[in-house]
Amino acid sequence: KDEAIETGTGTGTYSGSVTLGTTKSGTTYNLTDGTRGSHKTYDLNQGTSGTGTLFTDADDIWSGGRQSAAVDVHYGAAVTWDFYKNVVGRNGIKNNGVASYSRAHYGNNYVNAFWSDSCFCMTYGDGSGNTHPLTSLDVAAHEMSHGLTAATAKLNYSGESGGLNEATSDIFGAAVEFYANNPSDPGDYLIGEKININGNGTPLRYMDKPSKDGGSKDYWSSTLGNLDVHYSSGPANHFFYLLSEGSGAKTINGVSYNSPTYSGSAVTGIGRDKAIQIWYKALTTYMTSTTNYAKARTATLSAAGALYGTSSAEYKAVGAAWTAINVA
Ligand code: ASN
Ligand code: ZN
Ligand code: CA
Repeated sequence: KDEAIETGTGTGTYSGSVTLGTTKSGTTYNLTDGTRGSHKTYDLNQGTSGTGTLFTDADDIWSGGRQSAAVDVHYGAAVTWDFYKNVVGRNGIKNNGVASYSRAHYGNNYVNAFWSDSCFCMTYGDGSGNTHPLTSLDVAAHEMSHGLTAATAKLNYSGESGGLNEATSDIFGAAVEFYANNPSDPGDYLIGEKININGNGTPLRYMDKPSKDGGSKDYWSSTLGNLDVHYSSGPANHFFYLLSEGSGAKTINGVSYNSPTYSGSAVTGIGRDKAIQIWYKALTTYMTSTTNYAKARTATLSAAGALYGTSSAEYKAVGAAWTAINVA
């Protein structure tokens, strides 16, 4: 039956006051984004399978109770969709205009969020104890970008390629947070700073100096591929930070960074916008399922050469940033 495209308003746990893509059928508003591939957000209501029920509302003003998490993840999917479209010219995860969907309130005290290739969907837990719901924008963009990687390079989720898969999701997680420019959740090079996953207010990951999380490596070494993919991502996250911002001390949106290099020699950044274009082109054009760190260097150099020329400052900066994480 006919559904009218609407624009609702909502208040998220982390996103604050935002607009939401909705539809109206009869007198009921649905959390179905009519302008972004009809992306739907469902309430699993602590279940762990299926889709539960589509979130609905009587007045298209979404807040409080079970809706706070729904606002965050519906907004997160929308901003990530807009980032793909407006920044890298991609029409949805598969570049075919078709949306994924989101499922909130997965399980009981579930302290994670995940992308699934089998449902082509994203799922979010409520957290437990001191850990808040896992619904922040960087988390949502991270999970949706696992779909992007699955649709493009298909980086195998183990060894060095697994680290590059994870780093790709962190890179776009951070990039989307900067793109959103939401005063309730300003852009940063931290992942999961809102969800208090460690119980002491620290973020899950740090891109300027990944070892600050206690498990990730700052630099490539021959044993990197033995680590969990959420730790072997570290050097690639560090590469992206250095390529964007350069080494040394810097404060952005009130967050202070101090990014080291393998040799101790300083590197200069080319800005986040160009670094995003280079990573996206490398991922979607040059990387494959078996790309390792050495091949990622080649892939990003190919991307920088295609975008800016092989004599460009951007091309040289890509090489210098890889050398700075010991991929020479
Ligand atoms: N949140 C985690 C991730 O996106 C889930 C997992 O370990 N697969 O990587
Ligand atoms: Zn991930
Ligand atoms: Ca963040």
